[in-house]
Amino acid sequence: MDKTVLKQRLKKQCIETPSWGYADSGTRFGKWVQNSAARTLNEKLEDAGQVQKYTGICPVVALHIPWDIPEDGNWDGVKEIADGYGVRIGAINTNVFESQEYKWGSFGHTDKAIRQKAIDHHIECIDIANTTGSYGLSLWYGDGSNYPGQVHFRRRRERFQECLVEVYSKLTDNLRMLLEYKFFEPAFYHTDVSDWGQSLLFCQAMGERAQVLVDTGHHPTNTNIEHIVATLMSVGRLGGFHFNNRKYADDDLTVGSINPYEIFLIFNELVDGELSDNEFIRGQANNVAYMFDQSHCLKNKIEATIQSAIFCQETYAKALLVDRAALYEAQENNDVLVAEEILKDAYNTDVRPLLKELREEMGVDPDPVMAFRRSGYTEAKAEERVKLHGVATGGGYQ
Ligand code: PSV
Ligand code: MN
Repeated sequence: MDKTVLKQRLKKQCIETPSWGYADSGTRFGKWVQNSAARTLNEKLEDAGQVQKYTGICPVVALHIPWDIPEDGNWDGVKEIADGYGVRIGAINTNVFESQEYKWGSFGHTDKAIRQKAIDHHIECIDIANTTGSYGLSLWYGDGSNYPGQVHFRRRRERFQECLVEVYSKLTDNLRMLLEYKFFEPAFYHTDVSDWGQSLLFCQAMGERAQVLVDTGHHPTNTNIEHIVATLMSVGRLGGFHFNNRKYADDDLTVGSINPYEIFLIFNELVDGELSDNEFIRGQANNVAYMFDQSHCLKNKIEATIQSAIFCQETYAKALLVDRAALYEAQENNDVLVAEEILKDAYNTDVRPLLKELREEMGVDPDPVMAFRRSGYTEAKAEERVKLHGVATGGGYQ
């Protein structure tokens, strides 16, 4: 690919960062605290502004409701506050998995009143999306069961679909809905939206603006995620991505830390879609909502987020470097070895000099993580936030 075109594409790359990635988090065994961690929505947006400042490719922040409800409960000024930090609001993530009434589920619950409560929460999130200038809702459900016989699968599915369709009918035309799947946790026998097929069926029942969201950590070990990506793109339903990496389960480790080649193969499919000569495929591939969904419980949160962005930038660059014409030819000729070597050639390219050049053109530091570390932001915020809120406290999973 021509260097100018390559740089143009890299400059347009955009990955949303999660507000919850700036707050203290941990495991179900305990929470690890960092004095500099964001406690309020304002502070999360401020920290997100730092990631954007040092990377230039993360201008959007995903919110999670109710974790991110403003201290005064007023959403009116949030768009402007975000703007002041150089970011804008991205997906509004609903949360019907934490509160006590959802012990037996939300949309899958047997009690109509609980299902209605969950629907109302989604409608509130649609309002928040519209007030904050977001592009839509990101949905994930903890619904499921732990034991065989505990629930009636088909009845539960009917209830689930009915609720989703009801929410979709309230969606304003400017918004879309991204439906995330996960095959386990917190439920361990079945989950109501367990895989891309379940999610796709629900999306099809809702309508065109409902699309599947793929979280890399939500698959059984060794699932071929790049194949899922290509399949969803073919049917026009690839909506969003939650990047992270895992070794065992939904570990939420930094993207690329465990299996960078897997992420490259995923990017390869995404880029194949972006460059496709099929307008339908190209249109949606260029409109996928990319996000991180990681738990930075040991690393400094802003550093970890910048590190993730840089990894995705490098991987995207490598995927753009794949010699596609040669790859298609090798595929057509069933030349397995050459096809694989073409991918490896791109993967093994050292794109770091190119990205340094790119960053200079974009007006960001060529060494983003270390530049941020040197800035003293972490130390300054630790002092300021401890004074304001006191030392953060550990304890259970947030
Ligand atoms: C569930 O594991 C998940 O991936 C969903 O996206 C939630 O919204 C998020 O994690 C909560 O951290
Ligand atoms: Mn996720």
